[in-house]
This record gives sequence, C-alpha cells and structure tokens, in this order.
Amino acid sequence: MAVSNQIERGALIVFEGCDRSGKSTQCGKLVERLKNTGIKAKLLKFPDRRTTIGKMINSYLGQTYDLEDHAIHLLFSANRWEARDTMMTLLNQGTTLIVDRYAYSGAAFTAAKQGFSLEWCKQTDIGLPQPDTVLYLTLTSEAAAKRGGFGEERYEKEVFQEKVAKNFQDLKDKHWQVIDADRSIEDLHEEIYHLTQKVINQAKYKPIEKLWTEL
Ligand code: T5A
Ligand code: NA
Repeated sequence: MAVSNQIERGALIVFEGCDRSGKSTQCGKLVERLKNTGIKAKLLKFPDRRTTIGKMINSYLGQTYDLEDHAIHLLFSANRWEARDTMMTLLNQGTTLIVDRYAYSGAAFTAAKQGFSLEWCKQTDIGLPQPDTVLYLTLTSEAAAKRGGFGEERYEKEVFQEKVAKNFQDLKDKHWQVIDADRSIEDLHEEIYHLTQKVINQAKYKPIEKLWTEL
C-alpha cells in the first residue's frame, strides 16, 4: 500500500559469499540491468580501496604493509562507517544500492584468525544500515578451483577460506538468501535479477533498520 506523500526509498542489497563465487561479476551485471530498466541503482564495494583508509587496507591485502589484526579489523569497519552517511542519503533519495561484500565479510574474515570470536568481530559494525537482503553465493571448493587458482592477496588460502565459510554459516539470519553459484553467469544473473525485483518493491516504504540491533 503506497503512502502518497512518502518518498520511495531504494533497497540495500548485499552480496556475500565464498571466494570466487562470482560476487563482483553478478553485482556488475545486476546494476546494469536495473539501470537499463529505469531503476536508480548504484554499485558499492567493500573494501572501498579509493579512500585514505581504503588505501591502507589495499596495502595490507597486497602484503606490502603489515598491521596488527585488531587494527586492520577496525580499518575495514571504519571503511564502511565512512560510507554510511552517503549510503543513507542515496537510499532515502530512492537509489537502490548493490553492495559487493559488507559487515558479514568483516566479521567472517577476522573471526577466522586465531584468538578472535565472531561476537567480538561483529561489535564494530553494529548500527550500520541493515541490508534488505543478503544474497549469499555458495560454491564448493572444487567448483571454485576451476575458476583459477588463488592469487597473491592475503587470506587467499584454502584452510583460511574454510574457516571463513563456517563463520558465514554462523552469521546467516532471516535476511539471507542462499544461492548456488555453480551455474553459468547468465543463469545466475536471471535468478538474482528476479529475486531482487521483489526485494526492491518490498523495501519502498519500510524504515531502514540498524544492523545487529533490535532498535
Ligand atoms: N575482507 C573484506 C575482510 O577481511 N574484511 C572486510 O571487512 C571485507 C569487506 C578483498 C579481501 O578482503 C577481505 C575479503 C577478501 O579476502 P574483495 O576485493 O572483495 O575482498 O575480493 P576479491 O578477491 O575481489 O573477490 P573474490 O575473489 O571473492 O571474487 P568474486 O567477486 O566472488 O568473484 P568474481 O566475480 O571476481 O569472479 C571470479 C572469477 O570467476 C569467474 C570470473 O570471470 C572470474 O575469473 N566467474 C565464473 N566462472 C564460471 N561460472 C560463473 N558463474 C562465474 N562467475 C564468475
Ligand atoms: Na570480488
């Protein structure tokens, strides 16, 4: 039921998933399709390596710069908080945001390190905009291996990735939709496009909630 004097907000659609599950490929295709069908949409990616904080994260991931584990966790989180006001403004102006990784990656990756609990890792992202949906792309490690070997970046190691996948399972909540990514780029895109139509329609008059709070 449309409330006539209310501006329709955009939806916050987050992609998460295992390594090489095709998040970036699908995010790019989805944003183009939405724009072509007249929906205001914008692509965001975390980490956003273009900001001052993002440049530090980029050096860390590229293994040219070392940072203490808690410190890099806080930087990944700060990199989302620095985008928060822009995200809220865009959503409230009716732009749908397609987000390539978010706070779930933040928690799942740090918590895969020795000595970190998932609970501790979630704290710094509490209160960020709550996604309307999290599309979680899954891929077996055999299927992932067919998409090319691991690169040179930190975290691109099999044992570590298995811990990350386990953490993602523990982070799953009612907002998540699990999608089998072991299909062609086009088949996957069709399913995702149809799923998001519903999400965009349902988000229009809903308030934007806060992540990991009951507020
Ligand atoms: N991280 C991130 C943290 O530790 N904390 C945080 O808070 C955040 C946000 C960088 C790293 O930072 C960590 C997680 C990461 O280790 P990134 O830049 O998002 O994060 O990582 P990338 O390495 O760019 O992304 P992925 O490796 O996860 O890949 P994608 O985006 O899932 O996959 P994509 O689309 O790039 O595709 C991979 C390959 O597969 C092919 C593509 O052409 C490409 O070659 N492909 C397919 N092949 C067959 N069938 C399909 N359906 C295919 N779809 C794609
Ligand atoms: Na990616």
